Amino acid sequence: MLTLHGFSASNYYNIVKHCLLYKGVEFTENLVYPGAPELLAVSPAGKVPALTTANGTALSESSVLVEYIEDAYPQTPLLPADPEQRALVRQVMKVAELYLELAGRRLLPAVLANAPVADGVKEEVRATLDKGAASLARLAAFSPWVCGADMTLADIYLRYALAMPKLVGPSQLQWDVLQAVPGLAEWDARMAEEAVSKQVDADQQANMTEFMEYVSAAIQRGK
Ligand SMILES: N[C@@H](CCC(=O)N[C@@H](CS)C(=O)NCC(=O)O)C(=O)O
Repeated sequence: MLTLHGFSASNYYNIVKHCLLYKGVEFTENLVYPGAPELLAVSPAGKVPALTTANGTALSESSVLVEYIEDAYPQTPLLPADPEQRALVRQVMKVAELYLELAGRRLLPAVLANAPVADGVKEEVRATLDKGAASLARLAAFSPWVCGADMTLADIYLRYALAMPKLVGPSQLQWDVLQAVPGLAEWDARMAEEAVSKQVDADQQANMTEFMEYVSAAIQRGK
């Protein structure tokens, strides 16, 4: 059986968990936070999530994990059969990761720990987020899913990548990603209605108090 390592408050963890649940792949969850020595054994950069395969191989990086799951468990596919259509799905995933999630993440310490933001950082983040939102507006079909009639990895990846700009945008930048991309708010609400999303969101809520305690302890330790 597969083991998913990490914690439910993590948006990257939830990308992989959503895929496993959607495809009906059996897995167990191993609750572990960054900084734990046992995480380094399965994730070389010490990041969440990691996955131990049924053969005992440890893998990390959320995009690698969802591609592995798609390859190893092709039932209920989340990538189209056609190579060009697959590439289009991967393009949206990459845009979501690079220009929306990672850009927004730079302001996470300001939101979680009220950390000061260095001069110019908000402008840089906003410029990258604008690029991400404009790219998404050009790429997304929202008919009803991001790449067309079928739900794909692009929908799942984007849902959890968006968590970061949704969190930091209003409070740090007076900017709302859901308003910046036509059709995004409706798609986001549609995704939230999916049974798997509700399960993932409930688990995330249930983990939030413990996660915030972990964050406070890490701040105390100066990490
Ligand atoms: N590129 C990684 C990013 C994962 C990531 O940043 N995870 C966060 C939790 S949401 C983490 O482990 N942070 C701790 C750290 O960066 O040391 C992926 O796609 O899996």
